[in-house]
Amino acid sequence: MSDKNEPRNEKDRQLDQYRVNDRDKPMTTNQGVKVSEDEFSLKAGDRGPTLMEDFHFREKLTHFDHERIPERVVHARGYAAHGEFECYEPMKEFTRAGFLSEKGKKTPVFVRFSTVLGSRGSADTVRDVRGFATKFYTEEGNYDLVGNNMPVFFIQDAIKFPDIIHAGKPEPDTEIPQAATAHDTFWDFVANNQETAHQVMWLMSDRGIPRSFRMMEGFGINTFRFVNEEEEAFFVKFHWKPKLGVHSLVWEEAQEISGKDPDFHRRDLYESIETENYPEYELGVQIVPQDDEFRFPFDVLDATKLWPEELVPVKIIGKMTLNRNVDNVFAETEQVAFHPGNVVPGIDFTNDPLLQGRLFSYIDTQLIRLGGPNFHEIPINRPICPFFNNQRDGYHRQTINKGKVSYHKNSLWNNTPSPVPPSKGGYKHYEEKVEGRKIRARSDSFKDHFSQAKLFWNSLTPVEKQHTVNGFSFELGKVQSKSLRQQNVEMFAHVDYELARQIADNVGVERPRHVESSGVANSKAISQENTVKLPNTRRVAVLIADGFNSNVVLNVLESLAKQGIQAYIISEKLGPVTGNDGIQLEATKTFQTGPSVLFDAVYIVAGARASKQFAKDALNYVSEAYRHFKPIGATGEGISWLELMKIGNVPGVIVQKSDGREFTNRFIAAIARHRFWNRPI
Ligand code: HDD
Repeated sequence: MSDKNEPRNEKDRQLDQYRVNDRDKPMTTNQGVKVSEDEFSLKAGDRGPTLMEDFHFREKLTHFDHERIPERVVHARGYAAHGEFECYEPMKEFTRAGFLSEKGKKTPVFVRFSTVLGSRGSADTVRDVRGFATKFYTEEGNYDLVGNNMPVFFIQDAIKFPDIIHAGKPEPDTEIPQAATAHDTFWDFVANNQETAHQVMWLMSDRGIPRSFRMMEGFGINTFRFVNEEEEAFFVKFHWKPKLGVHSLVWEEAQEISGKDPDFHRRDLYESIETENYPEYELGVQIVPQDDEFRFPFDVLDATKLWPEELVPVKIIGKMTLNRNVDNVFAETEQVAFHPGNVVPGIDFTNDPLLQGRLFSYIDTQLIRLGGPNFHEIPINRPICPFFNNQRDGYHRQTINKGKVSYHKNSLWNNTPSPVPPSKGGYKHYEEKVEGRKIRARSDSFKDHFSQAKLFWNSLTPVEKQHTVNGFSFELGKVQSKSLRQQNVEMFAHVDYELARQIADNVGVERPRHVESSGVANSKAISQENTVKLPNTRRVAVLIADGFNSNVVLNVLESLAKQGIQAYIISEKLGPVTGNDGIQLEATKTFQTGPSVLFDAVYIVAGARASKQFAKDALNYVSEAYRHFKPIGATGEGISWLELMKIGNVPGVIVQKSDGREFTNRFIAAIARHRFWNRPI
């Protein structure tokens, strides 16, 4: 095990100056005065009133009263980790960004994952877009890649952002529902702002309910610019590709987890890092030369469009590893301030109207959220390179700027701090030629809202399509207004008639009119069926009772562990479970505390002395995992139980026949497959 106290990189060393461990220390006030009593306020007599002069009491209460800050207006619920980015190859041909300039160059990063709509205390596994925000602490300043787990956005112009968020958040007259788009105002917005079609398709699909932050992609969404030393520019889109592939929960499972472990995703991230199963993502870029700006059937500045990987391949240029949990969630995760406008030389903006508006909103929101203009001084937000300028004062200023001069130009300080020419690293905005009349309008090239929504639909497998129909049917099924349900069915008929027809039948409205739609191509990168499938870090519930065959079980557990699979012993009660030869395994979870929805697979062992209650609970447990299409393995007594349930011979149910090794190999392969959709349910 590596020493967790050893600073790993420049950012960690910097944060170390601010870390405090209160353990074993004397208690003091914030003024440093030692406190002699912390249980009783100072009173006039032991039954008398508390006295104003009790400075310890007043300080303690005042601080407590002010502990909360406003949660983020969107992406309030999030979880973060530290890590490192490593560049695979120099990208100098495209960008002068230093952190992408050398093979093997490492840059500290901080990543915050989030849901969009829910409050800070909402559940992790709701159907929603996930935020994927990365702060690179480069030697040339902080670079923030503030993305989501879907490659497109709901709207094309930032002026509509408050509208989409108001429509999606709980309705203002009732504050219902929490962390859900299954309500009238959201679908009213969708039907009346049809640029939403493409992202709504992603949201209703399995992408809206990821299995883990470690198993979802990240996308910068907006089109940025790379600029090289020669001032040549390229359009660029950023991608994060998880090494473990892209995997999702099933909807019923996600809903159950929301109750049984609302912290499922943050716990998964935290535990993976603590057990050194470090999440890894490769950084990919799609690069389009400036001259090709008008080569595509969509506008490269339109955030509701992806660039199909078949048209513009993703070039993998580096890898990010998350390897350290935060020490304090408030100080780091809550106070981190991302901003898509935080760029470094070599990365620039485009005229994407969504991006342009974002450049205003993020700093603005931090001013209210973090209480003033000095949030860049909060440890988690500080760059690792020094920073000097003439900005001064404001709430919570910590830097003690010495001397008289705080203006430019000056002669007293020889005109310093001085601007740096671009040749020496000063940021220079790309000299794009711009002309036009001031006009509130949108280019005609932004007006096709359905071709790519259809591309998405056509790229799904039949099972993924069914999940998407189910997603729509659940969400629209909760919409009270019949007119809204009908409007949405009509709208999505432009994506696919069959999709809209099925939704219509499920939500009690007229089938839509037939709409002829074009653009039936598909993209392999969209379907999760084509993703990486690995058994590593998957969680297996091992259902075990007294009298189990320890020889077999220990062998299976050892083989699973060798593959990085995490097995948890589950029984009726916590504590030791005794095998047929007296060997004991410790049950760390029960059927109640470790329900099947929290695991990727179930291994049913049972045991010769299993109680009736064990049998009842285990059968329920397995049938739930079966219904969620999960791999199920059985050895010993477990096999007869599967036969009892009449599921001994269906896809993804692996039964030990004679050879133990053959069983574990098949079971591990099944675990890697994630789910078995072709199962009779
Ligand atoms: Fe945003 C937060 C991602 C459009 C305004 N956004 C926020 C976060 C993520 C994104 C991941 C959370 C960052 C964190 O963890 O602290 N936002 C996106 C993406 C968008 C997008 C991928 C489209 C491409 N956002 C967008 C628009 C606006 C905003 C169009 C406003 C015009 N976003 C904000 C914000 C937030 C925010 C209000 C709330 C908290 C914060 O900034 O720090 O400024």
